Amino acid sequence: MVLHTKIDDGVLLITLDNPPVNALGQGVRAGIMKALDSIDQDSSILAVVITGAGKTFCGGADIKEFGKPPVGPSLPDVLLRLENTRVSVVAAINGVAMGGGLELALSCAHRIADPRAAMALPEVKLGIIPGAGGTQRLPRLVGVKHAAEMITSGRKASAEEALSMGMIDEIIENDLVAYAINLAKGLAGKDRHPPLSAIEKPADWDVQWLDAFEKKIISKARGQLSPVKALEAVRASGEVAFAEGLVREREIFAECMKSDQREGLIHAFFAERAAQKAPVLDGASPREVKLIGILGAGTMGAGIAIACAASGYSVKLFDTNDDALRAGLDRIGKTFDANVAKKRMSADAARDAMARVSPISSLDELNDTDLIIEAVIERMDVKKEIFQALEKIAKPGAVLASNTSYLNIDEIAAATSRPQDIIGMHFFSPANIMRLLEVIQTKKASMDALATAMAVGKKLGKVSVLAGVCDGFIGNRIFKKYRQQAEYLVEDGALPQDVDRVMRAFGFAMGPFQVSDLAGLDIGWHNRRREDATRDPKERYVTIGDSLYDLKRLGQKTGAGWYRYEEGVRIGAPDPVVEDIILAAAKENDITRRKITDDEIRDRILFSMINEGANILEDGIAQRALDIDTVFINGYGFPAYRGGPMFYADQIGLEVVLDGVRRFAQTDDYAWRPSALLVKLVEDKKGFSSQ
Ligand code: T1G
Repeated sequence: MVLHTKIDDGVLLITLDNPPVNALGQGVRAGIMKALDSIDQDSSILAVVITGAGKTFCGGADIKEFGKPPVGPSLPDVLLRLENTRVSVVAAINGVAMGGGLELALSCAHRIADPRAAMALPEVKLGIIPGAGGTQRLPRLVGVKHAAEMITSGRKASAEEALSMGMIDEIIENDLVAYAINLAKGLAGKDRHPPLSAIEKPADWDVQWLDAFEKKIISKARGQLSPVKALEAVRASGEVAFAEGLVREREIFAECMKSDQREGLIHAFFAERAAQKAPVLDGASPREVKLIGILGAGTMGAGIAIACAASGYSVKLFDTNDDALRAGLDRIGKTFDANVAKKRMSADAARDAMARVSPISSLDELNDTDLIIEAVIERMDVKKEIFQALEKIAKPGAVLASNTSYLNIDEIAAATSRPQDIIGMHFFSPANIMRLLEVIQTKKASMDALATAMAVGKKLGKVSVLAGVCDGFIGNRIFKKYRQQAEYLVEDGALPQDVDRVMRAFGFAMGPFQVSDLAGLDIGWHNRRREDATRDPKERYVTIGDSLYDLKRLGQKTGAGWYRYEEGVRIGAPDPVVEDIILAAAKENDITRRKITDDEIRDRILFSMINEGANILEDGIAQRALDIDTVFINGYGFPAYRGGPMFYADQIGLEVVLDGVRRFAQTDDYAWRPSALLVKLVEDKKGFSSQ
């Protein structure tokens, strides 16, 4: 049963019960229709309450049905009938009401919610738009401005915010359903509240505001269609009658449903969830973690401490240097204060989180922690010493994790006598903001230790991806390849602003040179120095980054890097000094610069990522192609509507990628050695999705 009904003293209680999120699959839609039939047939029913079983009211349409032939009844039809039934209907919103779930609530006459409930029309995040009246009813309920912002962003509103904008009528602290039944009894026999469809147009209708708002979302969408299409549907709520507005909404919905972007975003949605269920960890049981030790109170250590404390963990923070420890605590306190100021967390929550962070002055005090995360200087000798000390202090079963971004954790584990407890947890800076967490599987790590890190990652609100040990794991190993191609392109004839423009047009928030200026050119310089001893002489080496470093042009933090930054301006301007350095480097390497087309820029950047991604799959560093997609969408700004580098490759066809790799290999056969897996998949006429 995906839906239960019960009549209590004239009130029909409908409970959606379709785990895990009460999605409005065909069975649920048919069940609601059947309940509506009973209202028509049974005059003893005087009012209705709809609620959800478990912690969710309703997670919306069943995304697993997308792309399949539709099976009736359709959700718009169900909701239209619900809205016009002869009795009053109360939505008792016991948890998240997302997408069709919120549209269901909007079709009810009254909406009351649990304080922890959240509401959203997140369809644009799936590449579509609300398709069951949300773009027509919500503007009539809360006004076109609130509705346009909610619908084009897809963001959640808390119960408190929903109440303040009029989306719900009341917040009920205790026993929501009992309250709803009593409310419904009070409505029995009285004139029904007029449905939202009876309102001619949104009260705050304002075309000028909509026009200005449209410009903003077009630039923010960076090529994603759904936010712009959603606003087009919202406009109908003030331009045509409700019924016509529903027709328009449905047409736009159908158009988006057919788009590549919907496929990319749905892939990203399911990939993110599948990545956190690494098959190799099936059957493993995470150890209980309540107290986390963090070594190093620098930027990363403090960021990790903030993420852990804000998620409810108690934290012991250690640093060998008292000043660094004090500075770290200060950074943590300031971040919580800023979160309160930005209404990201309440003052109480910030105070409680801060209280969960305890500075310690001796490593021995880590003897009661369940997980220890090391975030100190990237030096192998230092890390080995630390883990040799930790293995004696940490209690049996404690998981010991290094936050290193590239060092060989197998080597660290081999220096200890408890390698089964030693793994990597690679956070991305700022660790309290960036969602991606790479959990690194060392050769001897126990599955329970890895499962523990994945579970902690989930509780931190991270997107955790399992990766194997290699230089750069999944993300940085691929990132290095596309950075190299970006610099090759610039030496061959493009300019930094050309490469960045093309990659922004593809959907990245920033191009590779803007990213380098933001992160700091010193990071790349130190990585190149680290690789000097082992670099293959056949590898093409570009000196431009070194020349900029030597001129102390480290990026935004020094006012100049690949671009020049005027005082207080964050968008860099092309700098003739950089162009001169580029021209000199090309001359030095006997390169005759040439016009590089946008297509060549895009393909060399993307195909270098895809080819390295194939190598990573072949080396077993990533479990599946979807893990690589998840890493790049959540850690490197790859546009989610493209689905990630490997999904994008499948969409354009692996034979297209392989042809490109072979074409580029004519001028650089070292950089463009085709991955054996890529060659095999093309021969077998398969895609990465088969991996
Ligand atoms: N349909 C099908 N499966 C869903 C689903 C959905 N709507 N939402 C979640 N799941 C699966 C998910 O894949 C996972 O499966 C499990 O449920 C737990 O999810 C007409 C057309 C609701 C806030 O965009 O945001 O309505 O991995 O790990 O952290 O206009 O799920 O266990 O096999 O995320 O507690 C709009 C998407 C649909 C909501 C719960 N709705 N879901 O978070 O659990 S389009 C959404 C979420 C629509 C209408 C349009 C979250 C959640 P598995 P989870 P969670």
